[in-house]
Amino acid sequence: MPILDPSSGAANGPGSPSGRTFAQIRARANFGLVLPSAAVLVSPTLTMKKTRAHFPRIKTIAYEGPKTTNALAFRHYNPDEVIDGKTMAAHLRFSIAYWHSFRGAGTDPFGSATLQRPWEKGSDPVSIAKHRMDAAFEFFQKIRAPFWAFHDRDIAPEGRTLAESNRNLDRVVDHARDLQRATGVKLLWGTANLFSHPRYMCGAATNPDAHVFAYAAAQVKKALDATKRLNGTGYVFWGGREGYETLLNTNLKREQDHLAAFLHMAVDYAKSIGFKGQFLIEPKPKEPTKHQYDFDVASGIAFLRTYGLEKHFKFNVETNHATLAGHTFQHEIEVAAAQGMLGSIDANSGDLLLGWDTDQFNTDVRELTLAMLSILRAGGLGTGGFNFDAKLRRPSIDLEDLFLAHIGGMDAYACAFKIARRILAEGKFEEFVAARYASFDRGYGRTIEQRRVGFRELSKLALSKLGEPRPRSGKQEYLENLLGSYLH
Ligand code: XUL
Ligand code: CO
Repeated sequence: MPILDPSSGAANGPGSPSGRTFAQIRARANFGLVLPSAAVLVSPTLTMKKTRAHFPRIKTIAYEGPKTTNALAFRHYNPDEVIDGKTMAAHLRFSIAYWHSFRGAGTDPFGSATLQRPWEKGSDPVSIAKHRMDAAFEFFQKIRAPFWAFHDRDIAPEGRTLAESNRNLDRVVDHARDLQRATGVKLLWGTANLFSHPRYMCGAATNPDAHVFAYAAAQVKKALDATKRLNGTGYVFWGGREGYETLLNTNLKREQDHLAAFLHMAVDYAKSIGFKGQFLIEPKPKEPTKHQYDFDVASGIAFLRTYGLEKHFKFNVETNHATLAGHTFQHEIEVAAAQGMLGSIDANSGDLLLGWDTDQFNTDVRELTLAMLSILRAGGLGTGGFNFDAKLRRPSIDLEDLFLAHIGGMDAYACAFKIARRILAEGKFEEFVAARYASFDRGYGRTIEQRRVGFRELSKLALSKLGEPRPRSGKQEYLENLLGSYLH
């Protein structure tokens, strides 16, 4: 039942916090609370007419602190709070994924759309696209996300020809530019959808047909133009169809060479148009393709280095992709950070009982605290951000569910951010780890790190002086308890 629907308030919501009905919570939440003063700017096409607001019953989400019982308020994410000279909004750089939040309709392989959105109307596909975009920008502002991210085909309809698709994109990108100017919301990154259309069923850059390669190149060229026009801070390559279903029909080496050629062309083109945004590879081991070449961060690094691309790319690490590859989220962040290649995060989570990319909003503060520790130790995400590549569950059909989902995700990240900062400020883990490796800071340990000794010298040392090493506890349980002391 919708929190905002008074007629539904009589029954006890099964999920209602602290046993209260949502209507009771709403009544309480609306009593005596100061709503944010910042008025939501609306699209130029809306000409500020309230009646045409797409979420008329939801105000800009306010920070009300951990004690609030208002489900439509932030408990930890206080965008305006200044920490170390920067607002939380600027630290966390949250971004909304257009494809899930404004193109996802609740379909799954067994059923059709469940989400009926009131803004899905207009005289033709481009005007529907613009109308939808007005709703999206109203949402970005009300949820207080400073960024958004898109695929070309999310925002503008595919035409009958490539030229028509390009024209459609131009018209919608113009509209996006106006909305960005009017609202101050910025583009985190753009990308091209090289996986939905049947032409890409056997890959885009790795398709055995050069015709498809050329078509994909044309599409990415246009998507780069659009991203540049919207001042995107980055551009993402996610190769959902870049891989194989069976080696019986595949020349793996040739496909990898082609993928590298494609990425080199993208680098050259970006340079030629003066696009300065960060290029990002988003690894994923499988789904939709059985085996994807950008399996995980480690194989991505090997690929980029093999083909001389490592200077031009960083990684967009996605939580659910990490777990599909058999890794933790923190592991993938740490591997990228170790090479100075951590770029951005697709923030979501998977269901470990299911074997596919469920793209859920992540509310696991422990997992996010570990991730935040690695991100903060690496110096942050720079021009990247936390993009909610996450979708509502199929039965979550109320408009407010879109807000509740993002509030949960943003609060969990904000909470993790604060805990991780406290952990780092106290430095207990750093101290422990530094002590664990201290034997490499001096004596022969130091000469090993400096590569000034070899097997001969070390063998002589072990035989003459060192003798048998004394085992030392890894203290995992102590460290887990220490982590727990920050969490609860
Ligand atoms: C798919 C996925 C994509 C990329 C962008 O699993 O994560 O949405 O983030 O193409
Ligand atoms: Co993603």
